[in-house]
Amino acid sequence: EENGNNETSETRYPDGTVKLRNPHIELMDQDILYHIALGSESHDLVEMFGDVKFVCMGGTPKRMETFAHYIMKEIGYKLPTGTTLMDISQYSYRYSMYKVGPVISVSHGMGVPSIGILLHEMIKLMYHAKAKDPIFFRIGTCGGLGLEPGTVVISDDVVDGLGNHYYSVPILGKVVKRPAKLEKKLVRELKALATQDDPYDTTTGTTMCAEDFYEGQGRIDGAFCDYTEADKQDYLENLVRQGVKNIEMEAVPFAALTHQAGIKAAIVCVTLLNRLKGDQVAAPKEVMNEYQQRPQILVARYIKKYLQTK
Ligand code: R2B
Ligand code: URA
Repeated sequence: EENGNNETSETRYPDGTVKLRNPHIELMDQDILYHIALGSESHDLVEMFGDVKFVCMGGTPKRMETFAHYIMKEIGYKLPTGTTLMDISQYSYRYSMYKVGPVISVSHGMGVPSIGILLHEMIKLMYHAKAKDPIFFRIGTCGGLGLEPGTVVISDDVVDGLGNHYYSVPILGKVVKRPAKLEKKLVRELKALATQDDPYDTTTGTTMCAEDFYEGQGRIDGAFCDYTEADKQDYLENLVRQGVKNIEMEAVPFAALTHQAGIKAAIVCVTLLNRLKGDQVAAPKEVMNEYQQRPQILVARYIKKYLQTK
């Protein structure tokens, strides 16, 4: 059954704050956001996070720390004298989170369950903090299909490994389907921020969210493989025909849970390799680091533009 297909305006309060679609939360004495090491009673979440406008997520703690420093420079934010950027969630030993003015930079780990847990807690954090109209971005890496490595892909649609446009979650012994939808307007706005001067392409297309890096993405270099190189090639070429531009591991829950919460969200990933030509991620570290800055640069342009016009 379909669940939670609501338009953004109905899922937020008139002042832009996030509505929680869970009646149990307000009845609780406190809400412990266990995996980000914060709580609604132990911390003044309104004071700490009430000004948040952007929540940027990416896989690794290091990349999100780098992004926090980069966005600080880009928006000209100065930390209070004598303070340094701190990992707010360090004692969770799960995710790393940084806050730079109106921007949160947080790691989500790898795969659907990991980003799913973080999304529950970040959406609740926005609710407790009374943050107004927050926008969520995923800035990530992926495998490309027929694209030059280093290409930036803005997802305009997402599918799972079976081609479904929804997030299937087993809940109380039944599969619940949550529509995985992205804001087309935000996709266009982001695409418009790519420039002729960028020494790489920025494109839009469907992103496939796999449950695994190896067999789940049709690789033949995992610990197991029961299909042929030709089977793999057929599969990947069929994905291309269906408009799939890239493969990663978090797009479906990211699109579905932000949509259900009425939160605007976008996914911007850089391709580390062309999957039509191989499976191994073999680019040198320096090349890889430069690639990984590309989605950050695009999202930083959006954030800067947004903050300048407010
Ligand atoms: C991209 O990179 C990771 C796998 O290497 C995964 O988190 C993803 O979506
Ligand atoms: N991340 C993925 O999930 N797949 C790739 O091929 C590269 C990065």
